[in-house]
Amino acid sequence: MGLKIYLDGKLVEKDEAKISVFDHGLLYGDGVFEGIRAYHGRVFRLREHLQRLFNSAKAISLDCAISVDQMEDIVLKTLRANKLKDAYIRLVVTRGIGDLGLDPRKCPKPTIFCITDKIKLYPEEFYQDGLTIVTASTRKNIPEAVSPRIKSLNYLNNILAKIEATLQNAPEAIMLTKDGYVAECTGDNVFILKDNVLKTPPTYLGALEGVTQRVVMELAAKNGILCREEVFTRYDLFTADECFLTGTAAEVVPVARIDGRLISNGQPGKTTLKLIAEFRKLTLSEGVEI
Ligand code: PXG
Repeated sequence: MGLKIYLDGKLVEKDEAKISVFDHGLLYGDGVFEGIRAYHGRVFRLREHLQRLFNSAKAISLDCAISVDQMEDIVLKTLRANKLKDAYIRLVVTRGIGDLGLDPRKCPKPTIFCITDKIKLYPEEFYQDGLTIVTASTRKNIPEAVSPRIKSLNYLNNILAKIEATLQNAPEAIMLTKDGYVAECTGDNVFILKDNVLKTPPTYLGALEGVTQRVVMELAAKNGILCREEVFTRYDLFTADECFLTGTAAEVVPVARIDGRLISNGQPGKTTLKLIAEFRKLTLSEGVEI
């Protein structure tokens, strides 16, 4: 028996999980999504992810047509159908099927699907040795156009930066705002530690409000680590005492080198290692039971 996918009210086999070429999610990137994780039979921060999904939908005037509780049931039901306890979950809501015009009013019903699969973990050496990353020359879209707080199906801005990273054999790229401030990475948020203060770019600069980013800020507070949302530049990255990235897939991952500059001595710092350990502890002790 193959992987079961939730698609518009039904659980279908992977090969049958197909959507129309007239779906505006495909034609225009008109839709929103979430990437969520389950650990040991529990879905981590599910409510926060669902809230962000519904906020993203609200911001693009997309009515999901179901409640947050019903969306939660879809995620749990799909995980159960696949007997998954540790999983990566991709939940997607598109504008649905319309005609070839942009007008969302031609799309009467959103398309909802949920993919749950085994998680592909990052190699352990990423956590032990830290990542070597680069700054992308592709700037972040300006938040005055499409807010990067919307987790939309249009990821081209990030994909262009990701292409720059992969051309340089880097697993991630730092993305700057049009004014040259550090915003985030292509699929992760960024933190630096300088003089015992943890800093992450403020949301208004134009970055996704990461669920993992918020968890790390909570963990910092609980562990007596001062943490602030503050603007900073590449200079601050290069001269940081520590640097790490956060994301649902990556969790908390140290950065060893950026654009050829070693971060401190290139070894994951004490605070980073503490937060990695605290984060892992948390993922094993909380979450919505499948
Ligand atoms: N910034 C961006 C632009 C993201 O897409 C994050 C930050 C981290 O947010 P969370 O809530 O996960 O802590 C993301 C999320 C992938 C992949 O395959 C990653 C994301 C989205 C889609 C795919 O690595 N990241």
